[in-house]
Amino acid sequence: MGYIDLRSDTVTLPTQEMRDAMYKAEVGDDVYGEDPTVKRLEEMAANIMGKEDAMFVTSGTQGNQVSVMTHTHHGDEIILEERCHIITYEVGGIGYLSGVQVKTIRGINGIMDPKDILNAIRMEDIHYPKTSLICLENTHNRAGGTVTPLSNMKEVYQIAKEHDIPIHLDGARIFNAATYLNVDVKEIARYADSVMFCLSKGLCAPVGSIVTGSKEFIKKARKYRKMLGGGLRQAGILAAAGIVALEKMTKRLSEDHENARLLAEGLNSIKGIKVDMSTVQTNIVMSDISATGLTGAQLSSKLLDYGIKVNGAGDYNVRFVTHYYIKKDDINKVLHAINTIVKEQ
Ligand code: TLP
Repeated sequence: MGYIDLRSDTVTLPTQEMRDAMYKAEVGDDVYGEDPTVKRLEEMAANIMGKEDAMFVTSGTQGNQVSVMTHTHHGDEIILEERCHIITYEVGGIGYLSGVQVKTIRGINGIMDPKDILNAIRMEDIHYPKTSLICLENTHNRAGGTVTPLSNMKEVYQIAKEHDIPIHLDGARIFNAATYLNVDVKEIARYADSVMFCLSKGLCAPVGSIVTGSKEFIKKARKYRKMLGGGLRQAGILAAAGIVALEKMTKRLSEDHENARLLAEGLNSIKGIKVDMSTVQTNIVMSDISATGLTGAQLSSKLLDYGIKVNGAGDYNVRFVTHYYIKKDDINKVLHAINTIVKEQ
């Protein structure tokens, strides 16, 4: 059965063009630096982000973890937004792998106030750890795919530079942010020293993410990637799909954003469901269904009978994510199904 799958944009399958490119990919041993397709993807990714160098990694999580390891030393402190992916969904990796402690800041819609960041930076004192990194997330997943404006990123970047602290951007969905802001992705990437972005979410590649940064940063990061088992051999098979993702899939994301908006507006017209429209900016819709009398788990299990998959995001919240394989017609079907379920309640 073909489900309407709104659990995540990670569920997207590779397109036929990706499968063809994978089949034909020229490959070599990438640990020896001999895979021409990986090299091509890395060069392309560095250019697109306006950085000196880039590295293919197995996942967004590996990309974030390797980046934090590269920027920090054990015992340092790093500043992050309270609900960011690195803290919420990466298995405590930064504590385990990088041995850093965290200073979290509560953002509004995932956006930290630069003044709070400034206050969180440790001054030199025998008692204090060193603040060695600031992490940003744009778009912000848990806040509902919200976009951090360039003015905020610029201000944070200036504060960071004044204190000689690097910035890592979790840009898993940076192309969604660029689409919303209507800017070239470089305009976002310029306010970060390292940027991780995913090929395997809205861009439909089956596997892989990219870390970009200076030559020196990527050289060091390659060793940590190897340490974590991310030194792949004939990875060109995967990189070939990544190249198609960058060439073909980054410019169509406004369709997903429009569908998310349609869905959010429709949900708001169902009694008992609330979506804060100010957060519906890209391809994620966070809904509060508490007034329907259903929990997120109950709604998602009932939706399965209609061939629809969604993810609970807390007891009474449900997350919907639009992507390449969700069409306008699917949105109508989803709204109809939810309406029926809620009425029967
Ligand atoms: N997010 C996934 C889950 O892990 C929650 C999803 O379905 O949204 N940064 C951000 C902002 C992300 O949203 C994700 C994945 C990652 C990093 C990690 O990427 P992967 O899944 O490739 O490790």
